Amino acid sequence: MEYGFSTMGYEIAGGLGVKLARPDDDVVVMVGDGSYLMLNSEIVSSIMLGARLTIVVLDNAGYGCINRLQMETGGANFNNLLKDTQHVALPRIDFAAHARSLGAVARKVSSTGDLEAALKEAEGDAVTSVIVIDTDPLVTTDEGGHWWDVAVPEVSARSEVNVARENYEQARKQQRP
Ligand SMILES: Cc1ncc(C[n+]2csc(CCOP(=O)(O)OP(=O)(O)O)c2C)c(N)n1
Ligand SMILES: [Mg+2]
Repeated sequence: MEYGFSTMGYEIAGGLGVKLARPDDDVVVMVGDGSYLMLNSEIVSSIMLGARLTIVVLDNAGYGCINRLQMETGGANFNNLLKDTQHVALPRIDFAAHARSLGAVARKVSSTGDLEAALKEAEGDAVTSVIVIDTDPLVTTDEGGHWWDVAVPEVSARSEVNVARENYEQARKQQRP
């Protein structure tokens, strides 16, 4: 996953590195559509090297986590989801077809149950396999339990920002020096 050092595009290349270092292990890469578009070409390397990866692409048509961060800090949807960007046409990217064109086996699934089944099936694939699932960009979970220190403006005409600032100041009190 990206979030070790928050470097988009690292996921597939990073997974390939793990697989080369630990060839007997199954390596699963989890990557967003935005990050996949930034760097997916190591799929080709993985196939050339016979270094099989399982890659799960979460397609929410944009930069979902940054959009959620934007909302969380009092902002409004802006320039993160494809639909909110400047465009004359919205792409309908077929990530499974793209992965197949690079030589991978690819599956598109439509539920978490199917995702589980596809992960099992992928274990039997001879080459790198890519599993694509559509996800909701606006919903998050509290599972991580983390807090991210992203400063919110102290002064704003937007009430959403004022509320977010209040929450920010409360949350900062829990931070250890
Ligand atoms: C090279 C790079 N550019 C920008 C960022 C800031 N950033 C972090 S996550 C993210 C969006 C990720 O989008 P996607 O891969 O589709 O995952 P999603 O959050 O939608 O699941 C951005 C722009 C980054 N971490 N690395
Ligand atoms: Mg995304």
